[in-house]
Amino acid sequence: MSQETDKLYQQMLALIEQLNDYSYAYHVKDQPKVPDAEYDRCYLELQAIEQQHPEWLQINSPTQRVGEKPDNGFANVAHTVPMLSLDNAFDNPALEDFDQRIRKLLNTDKVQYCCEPKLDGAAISLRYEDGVLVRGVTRGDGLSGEDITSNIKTIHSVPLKLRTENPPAVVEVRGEIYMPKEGFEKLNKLALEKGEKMFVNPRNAAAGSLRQLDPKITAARPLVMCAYSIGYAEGWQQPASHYDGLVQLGEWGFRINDLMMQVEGAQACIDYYDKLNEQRGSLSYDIDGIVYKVDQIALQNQLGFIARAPRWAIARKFPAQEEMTQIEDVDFQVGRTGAITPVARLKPVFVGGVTVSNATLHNKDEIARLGIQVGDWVIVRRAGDVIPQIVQVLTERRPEQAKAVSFPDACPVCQSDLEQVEGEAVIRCTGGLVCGAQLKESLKHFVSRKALDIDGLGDKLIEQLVDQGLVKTPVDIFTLHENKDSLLNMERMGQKSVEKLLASIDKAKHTQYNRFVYALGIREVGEATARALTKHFDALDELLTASPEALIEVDDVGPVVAQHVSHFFAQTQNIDTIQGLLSAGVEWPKKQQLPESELPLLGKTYVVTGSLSRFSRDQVKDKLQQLGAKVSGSVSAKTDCLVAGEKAGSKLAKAQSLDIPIMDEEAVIAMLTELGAI
Ligand code: I6G
Repeated sequence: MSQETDKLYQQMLALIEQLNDYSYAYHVKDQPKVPDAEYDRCYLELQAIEQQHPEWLQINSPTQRVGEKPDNGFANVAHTVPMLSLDNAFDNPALEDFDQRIRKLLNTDKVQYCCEPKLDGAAISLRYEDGVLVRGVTRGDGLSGEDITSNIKTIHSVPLKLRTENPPAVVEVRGEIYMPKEGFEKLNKLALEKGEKMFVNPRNAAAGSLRQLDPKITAARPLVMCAYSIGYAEGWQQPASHYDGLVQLGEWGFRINDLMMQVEGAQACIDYYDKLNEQRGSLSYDIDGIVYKVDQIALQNQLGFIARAPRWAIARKFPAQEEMTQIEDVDFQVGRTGAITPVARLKPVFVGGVTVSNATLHNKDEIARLGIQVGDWVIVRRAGDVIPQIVQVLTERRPEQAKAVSFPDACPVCQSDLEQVEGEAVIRCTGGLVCGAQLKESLKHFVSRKALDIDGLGDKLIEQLVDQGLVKTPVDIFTLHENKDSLLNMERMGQKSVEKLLASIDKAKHTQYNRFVYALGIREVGEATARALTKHFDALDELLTASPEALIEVDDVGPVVAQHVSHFFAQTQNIDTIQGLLSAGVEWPKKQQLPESELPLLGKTYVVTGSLSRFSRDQVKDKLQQLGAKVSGSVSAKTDCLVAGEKAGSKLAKAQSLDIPIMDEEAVIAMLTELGAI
């Protein structure tokens, strides 16, 4: 090899090492080292050298992740050591029994366990010989599975070569391939747009992606591999504990779960379960339970196996997030903005920890996509706090008397015509506030906590007030004291509750500008947009007369929102309502007069999350905004600070992962006091 050729060869090796290092930082450590563009540049450079010298191709080159289709589908391969199943514990007593059994067999008082979240994906076994990945096999029936090596190689968190100079002669690593929730949502959104079949859940999406005959398809799917044990090894001394084995896997370049933990005794196992059950909804991936393993390998060996499960491990399942039930009926609800939403009435079913009897069907297209009929058996999914969804119709179980669902031709409440804006899935009632349903929903929004916050004016009372014709617009709320007798005749309204209600209506007159604008219920104007609008337009008159062009100047307001706002204020009945409210005494303090350039938090973006005790989240947001800060609803790289109260969930986790400064309640109160906002 000439000196020059050798230099090129060394350059290629360096590029491979560099790219694998970038990839490890990105896909395993979640700490990208360079922007994507730099990775792409190195990748292209490597590809060019490899094209020039195909004879130099290295097995661990990142260009070798996507190969050719296997010639004859997936071959069946026997596992060196069977991939066992796990026994399940469905409640705390079953977990305590497990611990008691173990203690008795080992004749000891306390046992150390390794606890890990059980990822909801597809189990696989990876065989490395002299540190090089030679085969990836699905779990199959536990004794043999399918050889899906070409697909496994496309997953960037699977090391093609172990990150060690001294690999075992042979090692088989077991783990789970899963699809993070965000990737799953994106994949399904794309499928919906293209009119392709959607996946029911991230587990099915992961398993389906692995079984693609074309590795290019697998490569395009957002799959991740997390290692959970060493199934078999030759020429290597296994660490003394399962936990240390996982740490070793981490050092070899595998992703391991950062929530794994060593604990002692059954109670600590239960505490771990409770903590993870609470965190479950805010994790970026689905988990379906916790796996507990006796941590010491010597003790595992002593305990051995029963049938096809290890005696030293157990899985404690979380409440199922998917269940089967039957559709009893489909109703059509009319929302605040007239959107007609089909809602499936279900035979009540316990899923995701609660009893579910309704599920939204979103819109007409969704009914068609699912092909749903009344009487159908369906799979309902309730994950975290997300509203229950119907993810699949079990057509093979369709009863003979099942009935097609027909979307109404007119508004089911006021019989007004329906309209569908081109390109939108939503169908709306054109009745506006003439429609009783829209009026009721608008009023519920108007009095809600983040709007005028009228205590004691609940949904049921609003429905009665509208049905009896006592309230036709929000202005009528402020003349209710003239109808005290009618109020006293309402269900569950005594002298005391009427007095209380009238007092809170009076109190609500003294509000804030941003709350007032939010309360109007303009389409697409949520809390944050109302804040942005009122920050931009000092006086209500300016906002009422702003052109769409002027509205687009406001932070976070795009052409669609600008159009909605300007359309709303162009309607005379809306202006009449606003004037009526002002005449009824609704008011707010004038904006503080500090020149904008002197506002101490100008240019800073805050996010407020979790529960606070001394002030409400809204009050803290208002005060931050008074000081010039922008308050956003979600954490991103642009966030300057997260205010996190108790039980802060995914926003806190995201802020931590992005290294964003975090303030607790005490710290934010101290800052607001110092800056004169309290
Ligand atoms: O299916 C599994 C998921 C996770 C497992 C497992 C696991 O550990 C975290 N561990 C074993 C030993 C087995 N299945 C058999």
